[in-house]
Amino acid sequence: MSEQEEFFAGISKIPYQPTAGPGDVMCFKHYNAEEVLMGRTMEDWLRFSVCYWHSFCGTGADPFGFQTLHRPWNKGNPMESAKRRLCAAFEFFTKLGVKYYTFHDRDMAPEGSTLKESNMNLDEITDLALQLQKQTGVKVLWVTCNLFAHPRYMNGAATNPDCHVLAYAGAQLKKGLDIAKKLGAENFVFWGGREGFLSMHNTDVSAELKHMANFFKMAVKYKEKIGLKCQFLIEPKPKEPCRHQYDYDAMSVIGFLKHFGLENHFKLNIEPNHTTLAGHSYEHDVVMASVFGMLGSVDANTGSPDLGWDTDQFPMDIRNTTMVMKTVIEQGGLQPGGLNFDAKVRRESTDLEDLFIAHIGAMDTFARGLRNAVRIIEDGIITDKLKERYSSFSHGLGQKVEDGSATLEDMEDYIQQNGEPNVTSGKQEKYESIFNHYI
Ligand code: XUL
Ligand code: CO
Repeated sequence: MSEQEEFFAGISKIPYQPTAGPGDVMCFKHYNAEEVLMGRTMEDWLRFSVCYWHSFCGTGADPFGFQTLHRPWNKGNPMESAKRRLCAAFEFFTKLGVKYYTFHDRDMAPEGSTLKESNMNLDEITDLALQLQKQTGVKVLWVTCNLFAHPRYMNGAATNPDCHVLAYAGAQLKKGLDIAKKLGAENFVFWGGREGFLSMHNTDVSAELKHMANFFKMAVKYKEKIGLKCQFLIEPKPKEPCRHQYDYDAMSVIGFLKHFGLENHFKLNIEPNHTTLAGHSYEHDVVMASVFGMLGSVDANTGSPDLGWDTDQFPMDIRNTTMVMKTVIEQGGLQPGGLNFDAKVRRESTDLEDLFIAHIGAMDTFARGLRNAVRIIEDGIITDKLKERYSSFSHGLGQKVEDGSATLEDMEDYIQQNGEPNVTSGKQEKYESIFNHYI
């Protein structure tokens, strides 16, 4: 294998061409990395990241059909393929102009027949990853351990009824944290793929939740021991593969973390396709996590409103990205998190250039969202209206409610003096019309 081998021949660094026409899809028309908006470059606001598993390991197979995506890097034995894949990925990151990537331990290097062998594979491939990171300046947004695909985890990892399986997950996680340190990962994600249940009859929910919390506590302890400086993130998802997953949505995870005293050690990685699976609107969990100071990162993708599963499509809806970016700006950015494209090209999108087109389209969609959100915030019309809507809390009794000093006796006195409140319009359509002005 030659590190110089070019996998995306004929494609050079993707340029910013704001005047390009509708048919030009191999350039950015909105994402201008160096442009400064509200005191920060677009690159810093957006912190884009490419995910390894979909974009470089995805085969296009689905439960009804075989592989459709045949990638040139899959050649030779599994370790040779892993190295070629990594070189292809870094060529892609560089040509696309994205500074971060994310991966699972098992998509970076193949699992061996023992833990020792798996760890050796991971050591060897991550040596190359470190070298490519140094050469290109591309960094790891987050690492995660795949604690859901191997058959040993079919009844759960941290929530498995057999402690022997939990121990395997712990051993795998220990290595994952070492790898995060080695590669300078800025975050570490826990997605509980099999942490949930299919039937309540065979499940001790209380025990499983406690085991999961204790598993996280072991992770926190080991992180501190090795001096790993990264943000831990939990990624909520309500269902699929389990019928019910413990990390159902943002509020369930926040409740879990607070219940077990873990809230200072974790934030959330919100994936909007998971949010909509939970029956919420696209931006719901981004907003809820942010309100609680727990929004750490975003798996920037989308589902199909007419499909009830996790389709992991590239986000192409400007309204949605505007809502997300408004929240991101209002909380002062996502750093050390980012916008990770946990998204896959459709199994029918079989050309190599489709990988570029998908990422460029999604990056431009978020860039437009960012530009729109900046205009909304700088114009301040919605903010002013909102301030006015809640203005009764800025003085008198309202202020006492605001600071927590009001009593029910105060409420009674107030009503005895002031009687029935006025009817006030909520003006929803007015807000919606103003919002649409910016889209
Ligand atoms: C699964 C999912 C995962 C996590 C990382 O739906 O989103 O890829 O992001 O394990
Ligand atoms: Co995800």
